[in-house]
Amino acid sequence: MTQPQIFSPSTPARPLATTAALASLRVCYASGSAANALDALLAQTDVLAVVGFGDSAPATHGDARYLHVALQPVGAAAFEVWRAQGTVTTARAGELRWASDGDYAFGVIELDEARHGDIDGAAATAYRSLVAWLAASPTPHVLRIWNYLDAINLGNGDAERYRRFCSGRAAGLTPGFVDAYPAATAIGVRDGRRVLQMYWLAARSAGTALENPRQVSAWRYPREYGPHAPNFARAMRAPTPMAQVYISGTAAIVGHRSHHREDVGAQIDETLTNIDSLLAAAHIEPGARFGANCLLKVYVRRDADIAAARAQLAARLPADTPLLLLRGDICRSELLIEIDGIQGV
Ligand code: 3EB
Repeated sequence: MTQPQIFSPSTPARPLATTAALASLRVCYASGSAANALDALLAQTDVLAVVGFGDSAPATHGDARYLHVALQPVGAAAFEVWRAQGTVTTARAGELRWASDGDYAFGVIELDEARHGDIDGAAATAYRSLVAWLAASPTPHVLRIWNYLDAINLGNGDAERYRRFCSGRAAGLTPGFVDAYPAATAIGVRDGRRVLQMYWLAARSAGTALENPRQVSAWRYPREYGPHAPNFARAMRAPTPMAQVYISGTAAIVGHRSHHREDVGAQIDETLTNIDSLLAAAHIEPGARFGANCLLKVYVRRDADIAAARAQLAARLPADTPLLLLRGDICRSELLIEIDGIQGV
């Protein structure tokens, strides 16, 4: 019963799940473009994951803990670094790879859409693989997922690639998840590669999914947004003694409608009000919200909006809030910005 689990798609589910509290994952942004900056990070044995953004970050590395994402940062090259407590080991199985210290796992799957039919097929395969991996893993609880895909807004109506991604995700998650979803982000890259990238944070203990009183739960969006509603929670509180909250991609959506078309400043304002409301729902005191312990990623659709976005962020946030601005496309074409992050690092 207590043998370590080794992943294979045919391993029956027997996770060593627990309700024990875990130490908080430590997460930070680091700059530095050269390969030797990455090597220096990966030489640190407590590093669970490094995500490198944009053209000046290395495109690949032999270490399974590294993932390159094609979103271009505004300004200096950027890495996001996750640090764990125990000894980190890595493994690969097919198109899936992961690193874990026993409490947390960083997992990645990258799928060539053409080999899986299309974006729907790739998403279904990715999520089916994730469900199978979780079932066989000592870290069976997925807290947080990031999804990056090319040309997210291409296609009209229900043929839009984001909506088709949602359909594939819904197919792949069934029946593993029913109205109990992880926090998530889904953002468009513009690299023309048509490779679905998905990475996740899983844990030995379950977190607590949170919804936002200002927003309709995404999985209950009405039909007008697509045939399959997006399967994610607005946030996930980690199973840690200190409040640590993984904030899903959040935009200027109130109820289920997009607000403030063509006004990036007002969209940022509404988005930060949404995040504030979410942190209130997580019982984070007003004085503890945002600031130095809250890492935010701000995805900006149009370069012309960057200056206005920066100004509005500066007006609304404590000056010491770590921000990473990335150029990317948001899943509804009228949305100009989206923000995700982690409160309590
Ligand atoms: C929204 O609130 C904006 O499909 O996984 C945000 C976070 C959004 C995650 C996803 C989509 C996703 O609906 C879009």
